[in-house]
Amino acid sequence: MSRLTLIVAATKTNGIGQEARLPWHLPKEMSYFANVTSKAPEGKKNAVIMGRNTWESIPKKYRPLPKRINLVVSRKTDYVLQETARESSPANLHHSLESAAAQLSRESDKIHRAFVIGGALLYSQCLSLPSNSSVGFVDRVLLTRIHSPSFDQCDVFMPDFLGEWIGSPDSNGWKRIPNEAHSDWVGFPVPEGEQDENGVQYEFQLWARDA
Ligand code: FOL
Repeated sequence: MSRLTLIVAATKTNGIGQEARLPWHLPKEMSYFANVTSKAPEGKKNAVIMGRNTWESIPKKYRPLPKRINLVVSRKTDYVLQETARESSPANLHHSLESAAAQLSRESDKIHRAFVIGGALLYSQCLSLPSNSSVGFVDRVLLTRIHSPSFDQCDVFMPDFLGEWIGSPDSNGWKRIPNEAHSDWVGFPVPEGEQDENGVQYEFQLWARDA
């Protein structure tokens, strides 16, 4: 069973995408994503697991995401991953989350961490895995909360994992990790508090839950 970390940038209403792309252009936020998902000890790599739509949304020049083991999940049995120019190792196509998880297990000695990078369907499938699932368990969410109200046009949403709307006092078992421990986990100092990039306000957060 793999421990999975979900990484996402989402508005207060959990909007994550618009017309098959990210609704915002935030280079520093994107570089946080690239740094967190790439950083691994010598001799190991992180895995990034994504759905087909997310794969297709990544600019061709950046895919497969370099220095990471890319796993793409698609139910389409006839889907083929488009060849890319870069010399890095090709992405791995799986037809189920179970199959992707099996690759993680097989290669666990060379994989440092596994990140679920979207989109909405994969996020919700992974978040609903029970802690005793043989597929995996999401025990961390790296959430970049976009505070700016100006992204009301989102047409794709992640599940409300914190359950704030129900008003559950324990945030569904999720606990906010303080900035210092957040920085320790990612391995570099994470800017604390409200960030401002091109007039967009956001905050880097880490949430964790026990298995
Ligand atoms: N999580 C966070 N925090 N921010 C995101 O933008 C984000 N995006 C996705 C998943 N989790 C996220 C999915 N979408 C690239 C593009 C889209 C994408 C994920 C990654 C991408 O091109 N990444 C390059 C960085 C390129 C650059 O520096 O501009 C990479 O190497 O990671």
